[in-house]
Amino acid sequence: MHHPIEDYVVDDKALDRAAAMLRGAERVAVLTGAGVSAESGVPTFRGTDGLWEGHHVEEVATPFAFERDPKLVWRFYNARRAGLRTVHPNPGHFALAALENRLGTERFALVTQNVDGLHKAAGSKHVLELHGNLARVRCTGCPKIEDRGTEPLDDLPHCSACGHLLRPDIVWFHEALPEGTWAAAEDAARRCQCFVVIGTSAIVYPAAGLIEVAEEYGARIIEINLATTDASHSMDLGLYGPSGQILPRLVERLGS
Ligand code: BV8
Repeated sequence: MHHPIEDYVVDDKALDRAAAMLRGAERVAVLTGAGVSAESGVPTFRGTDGLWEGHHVEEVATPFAFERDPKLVWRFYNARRAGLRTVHPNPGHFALAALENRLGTERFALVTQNVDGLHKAAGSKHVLELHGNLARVRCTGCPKIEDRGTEPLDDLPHCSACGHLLRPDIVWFHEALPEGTWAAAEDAARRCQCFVVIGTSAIVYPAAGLIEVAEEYGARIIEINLATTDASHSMDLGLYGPSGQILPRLVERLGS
């Protein structure tokens, strides 16, 4: 388990080094994971014991689980959708929106593994959602995709157009990521000179593979996390503390 958040101190020298890497980059790409939403109250996947009603997420978030017990899978997603009603972006999300504003979407790409929609809620305009979004549902029988926000859905919701069962518009384990989004994310990792990895355990692929792509193409890599991760060996610099506190200080250091 992590230390209490107040235990973390990120010194100004490290922040100055990170700010210099960002300033020296023509293009910046950011990869976020569940940790960037932790201070908004959204539970991370592996921070607890990664269990939900005694099930590992990797067991519930799969097409096989949906096939076998769609009610259980919908209960999992409806609970998370309901949870979104009371969460809001934190200063880390707003800092990333400010960074996009400052650099412009030509020079800045935000890639997220998160499905909570908080980057867009904080004002980020161009967000590459690798794993889908909790607000969207899609039909298993026709091409209909709808944004249903956080409204309560039936235990087994059906399509208003064709009557087939709806599913969350989420990429489950063992499912391919949306092609166009993945291609854009890979392109961003290749073309950036500074790659910032925030709040991810870097366990889930292919998302975590973007770090290796950025490294291979010569980007400087910064990790912002509460603790070191499987990808820490790839990092040029690690800022260890809560991203909701570090990101505003980092963006502020870029000056006006
Ligand atoms: C694919 C949607 C192939 C679900 C998610 C065996 C068989 C098949 C595939 C595999 C296999 N073994 C491995 C794989 C690949 C598999 C995989 O990677 N598994 C893992 C478990 C090893 N990947 C897949 O299955 C992918 N698809 O391979 O398909 C294919 C190809 C072509 C054609 C057909 C098939 C699909 C992966 C996508 C799965 N879906 N999300 C849902 O959300 O309900 S992944 C899920 O994990 C979330 O998106 C989450 O974001 C993501 C990654 O987790 P993290 O974001 O990193 O969160 P975590 O809790 O782990 O870490 C949080 C971090 O934050 C920690 O480091 C913590 O220290 C830090 N933190 C906490 N608080 C703070 C903080 N940091 C800063 N500040 C704080 N305050």
